[in-house]
Amino acid sequence: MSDTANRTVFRTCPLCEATCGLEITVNPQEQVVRIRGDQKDVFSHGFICPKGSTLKQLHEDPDRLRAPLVKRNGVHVEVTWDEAWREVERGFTDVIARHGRGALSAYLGNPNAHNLGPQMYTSAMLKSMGSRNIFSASSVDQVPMHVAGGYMFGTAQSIPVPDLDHTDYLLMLGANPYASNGSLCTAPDYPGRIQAIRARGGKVVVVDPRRTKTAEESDEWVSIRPGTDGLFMSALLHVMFAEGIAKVEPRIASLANGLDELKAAVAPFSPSAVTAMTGIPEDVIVRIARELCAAPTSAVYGRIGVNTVSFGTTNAWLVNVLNIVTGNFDKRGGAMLTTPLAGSATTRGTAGKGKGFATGRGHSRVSNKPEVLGEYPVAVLAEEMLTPGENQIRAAITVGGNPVMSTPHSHQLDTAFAGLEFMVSVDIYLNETTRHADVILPSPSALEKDHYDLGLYTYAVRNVGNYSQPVLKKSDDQPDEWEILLKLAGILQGLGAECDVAVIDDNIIAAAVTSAVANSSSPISGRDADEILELLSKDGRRGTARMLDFMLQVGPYGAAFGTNANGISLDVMLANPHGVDMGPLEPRFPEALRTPSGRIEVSPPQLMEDMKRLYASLSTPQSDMVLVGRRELKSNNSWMHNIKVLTKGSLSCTAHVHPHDAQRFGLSEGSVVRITSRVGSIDVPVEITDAVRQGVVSVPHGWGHGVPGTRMGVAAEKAGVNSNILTDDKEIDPLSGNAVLNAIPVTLAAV
Ligand SMILES: Nc1nc2c(c(=O)[nH]1)N[C@H]1C(S)=C(S)[C@@H](COP(=O)(O)OP(=O)(O)OC[C@H]3O[C@@H](n4cnc5c(=O)[nH]c(N)nc54)[C@H](O)[C@@H]3O)O[C@H]1N2
Ligand SMILES: Nc1nc2c(c(=O)[nH]1)N[C@H]1C(S)=C(S)[C@@H](COP(=O)(O)OP(=O)(O)OC[C@H]3O[C@@H](n4cnc5c(=O)[nH]c(N)nc54)[C@H](O)[C@@H]3O)O[C@H]1N2
Ligand code: SF4
Ligand SMILES: [Mo]
Repeated sequence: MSDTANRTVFRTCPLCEATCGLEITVNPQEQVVRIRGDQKDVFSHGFICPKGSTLKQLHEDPDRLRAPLVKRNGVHVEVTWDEAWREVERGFTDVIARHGRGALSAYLGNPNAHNLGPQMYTSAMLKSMGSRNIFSASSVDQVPMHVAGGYMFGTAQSIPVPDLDHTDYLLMLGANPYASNGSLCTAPDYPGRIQAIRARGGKVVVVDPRRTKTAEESDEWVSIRPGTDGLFMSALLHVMFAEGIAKVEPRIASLANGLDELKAAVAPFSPSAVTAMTGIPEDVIVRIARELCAAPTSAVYGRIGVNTVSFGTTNAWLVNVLNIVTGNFDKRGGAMLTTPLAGSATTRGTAGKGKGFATGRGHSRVSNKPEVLGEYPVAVLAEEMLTPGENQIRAAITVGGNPVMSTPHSHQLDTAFAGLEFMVSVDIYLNETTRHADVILPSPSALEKDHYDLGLYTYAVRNVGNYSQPVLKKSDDQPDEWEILLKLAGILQGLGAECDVAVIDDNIIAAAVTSAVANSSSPISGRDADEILELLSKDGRRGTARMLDFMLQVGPYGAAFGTNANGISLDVMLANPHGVDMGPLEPRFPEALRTPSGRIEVSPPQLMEDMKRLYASLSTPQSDMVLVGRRELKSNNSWMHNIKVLTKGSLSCTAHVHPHDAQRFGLSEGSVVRITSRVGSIDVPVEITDAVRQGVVSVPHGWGHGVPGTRMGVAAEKAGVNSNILTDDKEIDPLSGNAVLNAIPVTLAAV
């Protein structure tokens, strides 16, 4: 190639869970000239949404941080990396000396699930911190899915996904993939896959309090009262048992404990018992139950709208249970477990049996909430910072998170961050959360990092993998994101600001290899650790690339360092820049089970107990108005509002109100409504629409920019308001600790 020619490279988009392949054209000046969908990507086949091409604008955004910032006299100033590390060391050393390690905390945000460095190395940082105060965006998101899957099948990663490409009937609750592009069901061009179900004569039914774009593009919209999906799903099960149409597959029935308990638990939830509370007519409930069982194959899928509510875990469990009872569990066209190329908890250890899943190794200090997945609910983060006593949180690390925008009772958390003695953020913007940090350590831009969707491929609708090398070279002094995390680990271990990240990295891979060769269920059991380490470190490979090679080689399709000639390794990935496709999902039970019983626990005691609470909710008085959220295609949680091409036009932070409610509260189009909850109040412009159910007001999350001390010029122009000022930190799903972000009782008043 002459040096006047453009070059073309391929990279997976890291912005949402769809993992679309991008074709990126770079000119000789090393500028991105074009980004479009990679037609040859084995999974996305050229599909791309309006956000994908904005990796260019994101990279070029002048507000994106390119040097570390340190707060001096209340103002963030640029410093060298050496200076920043010294500041980090000083800050942590002081806090630990004054209060001990129990005063340290960390919050990990959503982009960690989309970035290879954090996926591999935050654990080292957290371990070095030596504190149990670990929080993440999981507890404002999907932790109920991990808990339900964990109890039933044995690992937190045992989350079945709907087999979109083969199903004949999809029942979707609380998900809007036309806007979100899907979640815990990685499927590029989710909309196209939905239309394919319809094109092959199948049916798609959407349960949502809003008539979303997904609902509009489906066969049927079922309008539900927010927070009542557990009642609806229990009634579906009731009908299936009562009418004798339940048809658990003999193979699954022979592996299942607790089917009789399940039948008894759903018995009280007849359609007539739940119709008033759910707002769904009895005949609709009966018909959908029959359709789910009669379809050649069917899949039930639930996401944010059913996870971020009071019955989040029970809902996640009911989704799994429905797929079992309709006879579609672990079956093509039903709900299945992925076999990811880099392995997961469901592919490691002894096939068919395991330690199982438990919560409650430790409890939060102030309100005694159980640990889940090594974390406490982020809803209690503020009280842990604000309540005096031993182990009160005095210092925080945030990595790729904006909890001031994205977690409940935001005002309180904002105040709590402001009162910390020391705070470090690994982030690319000076935003609502990082403005509180004493030191901000910028990660490189997405185009400067390598990429592999370790987490998201665990929940994909095909068994695929795709590795991307960095598109652009980062500046010489800019550390990679994994190096930032390992440096933090070293400093937290007491090794000092000068510690050698390369040594820490070498130790981590050596420990992983040593443990694998000593493990009888590993494909490299009994091999020589030094030989493996040598093979891994060829061409000077280290960090994320070396660790990924290791994971792929010992994964379910792995080359195992020469044992499996056609097996997967990083070299195979590099030779296939459009990805590697190992085919559709295959049945995996009983092999995938990791419960102590070696059986599917259909009726875990924790869930049986919560069914009593669900029944009691039938007679709980309901608020006249409740708040729900919504996502829009051109937005991405709180952090992409600084990209002009995305925020221009109609994208905005408004309250959707039904015409009848608008009339009741004296609201007109464009007027301002004051929405008030137990914990706060916001003023939002009104959009009147019958796409939202009566009694429901919808405000998107992630807005409320332009606060003092932030540096996001474009976002500040169209600031919006933060809907999490309204969500209540005292309302959590008791089984998972997940925050309640939907079905919030509110009152409305014209301003
Ligand atoms: N009311 C309401 N609240 C919600 C939700 C809802 O539906 N309703 N949804 C919840 C859900 S599902 C989620 S996942 C959470 C998200 O919660 P968070 O993860 O806390 O919030 P984000 O807005 O995703 O913030 C991401 C942060 O990462 C930074 N960032 C972006 N790219 C990178 C990178 O490559 N490296 C690093 N180090 N930083 C980066 C951004 O600048 C930003 O500060 O919000 C939750 N909050
Ligand atoms: N464009 C865009 N894409 C994104 C994101 C984004 O912010 N913007 N965020 C990413 C993240 S972090 C995630 S986790 C995924 C989430 O992906 P999805 O789960 O698809 O999330 P939403 O689009 O918020 O859809 C949730 C739906 O639940 C409905 N709902 C609210 N309450 C209830 C209820 O009680 N019952 C029922 N049945 N429905 C209810 C809402 O009206 C909404 O339509 O999206 C990811 N993709
Ligand atoms: S759908 Fe998601 S992964 Fe695909 S281009 Fe859009 S943001 Fe990127
Ligand atoms: Mo999320």
